[in-house]
Amino acid sequence: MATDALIIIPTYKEADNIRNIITAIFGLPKQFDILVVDDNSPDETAAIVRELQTSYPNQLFLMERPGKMGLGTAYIAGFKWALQHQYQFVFEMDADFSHNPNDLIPLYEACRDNQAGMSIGSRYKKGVAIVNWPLGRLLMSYFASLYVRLITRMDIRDATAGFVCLSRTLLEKLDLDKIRMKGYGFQIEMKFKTWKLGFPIVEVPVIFINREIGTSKMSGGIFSEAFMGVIRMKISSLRRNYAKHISNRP
Ligand SMILES: Nc1nc2c(ncn2[C@@H]2O[C@H](COP(=O)(O)OP(=O)(O)OP(=O)(O)O)[C@@H](O)[C@H]2O)c(=O)[nH]1
Ligand SMILES: [Mg+2]
Repeated sequence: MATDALIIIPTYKEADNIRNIITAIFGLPKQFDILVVDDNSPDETAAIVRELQTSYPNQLFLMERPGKMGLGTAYIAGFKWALQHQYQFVFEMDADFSHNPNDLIPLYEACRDNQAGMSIGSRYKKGVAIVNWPLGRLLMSYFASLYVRLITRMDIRDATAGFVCLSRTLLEKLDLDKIRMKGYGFQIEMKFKTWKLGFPIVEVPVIFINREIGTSKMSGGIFSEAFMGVIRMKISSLRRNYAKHISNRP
């Protein structure tokens, strides 16, 4: 480990994107390590990563899981790996170029300089910064964030963002085995618990671009998990000792 920062990229069928995203990140002026968590993609995404590992032996890591188990569990596995490997800042990022690699540096600086638990690459910090989403999807995402704000009272514009930097202190404090949701709900739950544990959260405006290559994994099940999950989470947060309950260092 020659750097303090690790990017976790979960992949399922990203053979057409993975090479480009990895080389774009390694081309940045700051050094980031990368951990790809692949769920046995049938398009051999992992084989491409393995081949690239020969060019970046100490910077590029691969975790292979036997089958598609969801984005949330891929990140939890990645977070545990990052903790074992002493990284101070850990990122969540998609493989499909919706998240611009150039935004990694401002996200890193925002997290570090504000002693934040989390910095968020936010699509709704300055108006609506989404390119090429159909109107229906945009409205759904925008109202999802509004819904989360209404139910939880947490002042975050982009509650479902999947482009974030997390500090090691947060990951050490948060009980990762108690994170329940797996899809978009996972993103909301991470933010809610970070907030409940009292960590500062900073939103950095970014522009999100719809995927141009590869296939989407959005589904109705993910939506309903998040919809009900937010209410369930809010209710359980009303109990006494909630912060203790969600942390592993009382
Ligand atoms: N390991 C793993 N990665 C996943 C899984 N589901 C999605 N991903 C990856 O998570 C990232 C985000 O998924 P996307 O399919 O881009 O989801 P999205 O951004 O909501 O939808 P689109 O961009 O429209 O496809 C991508 O890098 C996916 O390859 C999964 O079950 N396991
Ligand atoms: Mg995407």
